[in-house]
Amino acid sequence: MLKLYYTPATCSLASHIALEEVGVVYEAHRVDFSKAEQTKPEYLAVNPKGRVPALVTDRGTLTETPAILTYIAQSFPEAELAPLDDPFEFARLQSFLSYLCSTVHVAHAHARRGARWADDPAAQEAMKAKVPKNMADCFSLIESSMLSGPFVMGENYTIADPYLFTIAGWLEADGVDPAQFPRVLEHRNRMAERPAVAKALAAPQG
Ligand SMILES: N[C@@H](CCC(=O)N[C@@H](CS)C(=O)NCC(=O)O)C(=O)O
Repeated sequence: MLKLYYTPATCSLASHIALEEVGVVYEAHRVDFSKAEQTKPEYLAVNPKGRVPALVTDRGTLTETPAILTYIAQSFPEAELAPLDDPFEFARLQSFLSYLCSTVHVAHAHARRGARWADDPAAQEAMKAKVPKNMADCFSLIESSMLSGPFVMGENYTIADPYLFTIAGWLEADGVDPAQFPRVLEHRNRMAERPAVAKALAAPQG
């Protein structure tokens, strides 16, 4: 059985929602950041990166949100969570996932994980101060040219949607008013109504 290692309010929510969307039976294991469980040997044996999400499959463990989302979409093609038969559209989807993973998520991480990039507390504060502007710049681009509407890829719901929903949920905490991005906000509100989203959010949080 698939096992998802997740932590509430993190990027693992995207994979959690995707598992709910395809309707597979899976186990969800919460990794408690307040106890630094992601750094403990038990979890490092699952994911030596010390991060969530990790998806344990019968062929081994997958990490990195775009890889996990794509694995779910390809493993459950009947759920139609990706344009699997269209190389251009599939590449466009990968482009969106990559942007969230390698640019937007990294911009967000500078607020809380600045110690990854600098030891100097002043440098860490300076990085933190840039987060609202960097996140707003990323979401301006998503709003104006990347979110096709009503879903990320257009008419069809894909794995890009739970990923956007997850990261758009961080805007307020990153000091960005989401009202500046009405299309993103509308997407976020519509996503919140999906049963799969409600189920993923109902997983133990504390
Ligand atoms: N590139 C990875 C990033 C994973 C990641 O950084 N996850 C964060 C939560 S959003 C985490 O586990 N942080 C724990 C830590 O930094 O100690 C992905 O997209 O899955």
